[in-house]
Amino acid sequence: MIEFPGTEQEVRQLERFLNATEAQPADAALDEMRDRALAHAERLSNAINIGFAGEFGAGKSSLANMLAGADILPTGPQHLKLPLVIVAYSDTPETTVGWWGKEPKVFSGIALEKAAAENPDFISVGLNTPALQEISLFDLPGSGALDDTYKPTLDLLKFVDCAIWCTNGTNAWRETERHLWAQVPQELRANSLLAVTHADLPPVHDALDRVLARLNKEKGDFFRSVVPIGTPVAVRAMAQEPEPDFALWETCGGQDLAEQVLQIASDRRLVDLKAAQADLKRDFLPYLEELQGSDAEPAQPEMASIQNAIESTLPPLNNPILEDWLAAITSIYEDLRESSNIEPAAFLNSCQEIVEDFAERLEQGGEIDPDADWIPAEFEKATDLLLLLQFESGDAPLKDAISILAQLSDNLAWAGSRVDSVEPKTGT
Ligand SMILES: Nc1nc2c(ncn2[C@@H]2O[C@H](COP(=O)(O)OP(=O)(O)O)[C@@H](O)[C@H]2O)c(=O)[nH]1
Ligand SMILES: [Mg+2]
Repeated sequence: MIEFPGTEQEVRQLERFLNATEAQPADAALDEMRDRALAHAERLSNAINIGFAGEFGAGKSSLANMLAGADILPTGPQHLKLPLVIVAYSDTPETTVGWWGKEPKVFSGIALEKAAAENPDFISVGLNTPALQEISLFDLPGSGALDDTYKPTLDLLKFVDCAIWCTNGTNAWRETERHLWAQVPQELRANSLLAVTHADLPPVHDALDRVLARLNKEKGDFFRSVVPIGTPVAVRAMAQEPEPDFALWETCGGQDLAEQVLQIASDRRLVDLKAAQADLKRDFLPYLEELQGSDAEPAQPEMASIQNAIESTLPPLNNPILEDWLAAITSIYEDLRESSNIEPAAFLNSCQEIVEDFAERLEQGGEIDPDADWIPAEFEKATDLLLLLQFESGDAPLKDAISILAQLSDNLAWAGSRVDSVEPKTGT
């Protein structure tokens, strides 16, 4: 299973930077940082775009359908002339008809024919397939053998992060295809696969080893790899009842292709993530820290007082349960600082959950001075109090919660430390 790197934390940090700097006086350096942060946030919040390109009838739409797990795109010889069709995630099925530089129109449900009748520049079909939250599929119009059909393909390839060039295995990787692909930027080529379709057809199947050997030799830096696929067989394998025919899915190339597509998308995501992390670390977070150091406290006194309260409860870290406790409170404090408007009930609820966890941990015994056997009961009592505070309004419950946490910290600092670090007194 290919894991997609999570981006939530970075997106949250970027948004925090963008929100905090929104009202800052205009300044070229800050504007440039904000543009960069916005671009990172957009990239990390959107799916990775995978383009399916190739000559007419190469099997682009069939392959995109296979990966979408749905028969969305028409295949085979057609009367319906389609522009670029994007298959993307949406909570409820819908079809968007789009034009460059004109407001789009949205139809509910899947309505490709109705959409095509509007003569749009592109159509986007939204499905609620979970995998589409990570990748969007771009089914490009086919290119032909003539140079003037290359331009639309090359233009549309600018919108994708990775591409699957589909070549028909019966006559794979023709001169015309090479000629077009040679004009694609190297960055995209490095994130692209050459899919050799129709690999299930006997003549292709029989010559496959030889064809693959040739293509692997020729591929150079044009593709990351060459993958054979018999798409209808793969679709059939996955549609098998009562469960998919995984052996067939593997032998027809479906599994390898699906994994390689996810891998290039996931690698691509990782590159974006690393770039955002580097900018956050070098520019955005230090800027934010400076900004908050200078004016966040007067603007948000309640947060400052919470910070002081927590900081004043930070005795030397010399016992494990206290260390864990402080880390837990610091984390809710960080959450509090990151969200721009404090939701008192949510904050109190987090406090209550943490106190409850520690009450259970203390119940198990062994971590604090056995003489301090009243402390677990203090935690139990605090759990109940924190629950009650969630029903009160205003700032007072927050302050009460802070003093409860401070009190519990003191208890742990005292009772937990004695176990580890206080020498037994052997005399006076
Ligand atoms: N046997 C076989 N037929 C395929 C394969 N891929 C596509 N086809 C068929 O080839 C025709 C063209 O495929 P389509 O996906 O419409 O190609 P596109 O024009 O590139 O989108 C359709 O009739 C498909 O069913 C394949 O891997 N094996
Ligand atoms: Mg097609």
